[in-house]
Amino acid sequence: MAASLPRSLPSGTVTCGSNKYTASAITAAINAGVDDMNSDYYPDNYPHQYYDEASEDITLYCSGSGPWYEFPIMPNGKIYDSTSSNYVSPGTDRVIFTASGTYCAVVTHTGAASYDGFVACKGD
Ligand code: 2AM
Repeated sequence: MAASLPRSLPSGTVTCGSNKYTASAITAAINAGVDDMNSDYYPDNYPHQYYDEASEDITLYCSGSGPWYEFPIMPNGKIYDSTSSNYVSPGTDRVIFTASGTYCAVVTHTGAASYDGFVACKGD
């Protein structure tokens, strides 16, 4: 883990498995997650806290020791919103950010060593 604050958004496309995300898609997902937290709205328990796990070998270029939060980032410009009456799978990819919306990383379950693990997305 490394700390340098604040981390700027990626300048190019971020690739998670076969999904690609632009900086504006990342910003939209962070804003949706922060809005949900500010509204006390936690569809299917997202956002929730993201922990820096040594085994996941992800460099979090964020401030200090967190807390950091994860929220699904969805392909094709979709914004994640799951309710009991409208379940939406969170998919494989997550954006990580601080409560104030500072970007930390984009990570994915695709290609992780374990089913619940994460790896960093390329170019994040
Ligand atoms: P998820 O919350 O995005 O689905 C059970 O092991 C859950 O832990 C998984 O569903 C998984 O991701 C989540 N998980 C895996 N690594 C994590 C981490 N570093 N911090 C927080 N949750 C993590």
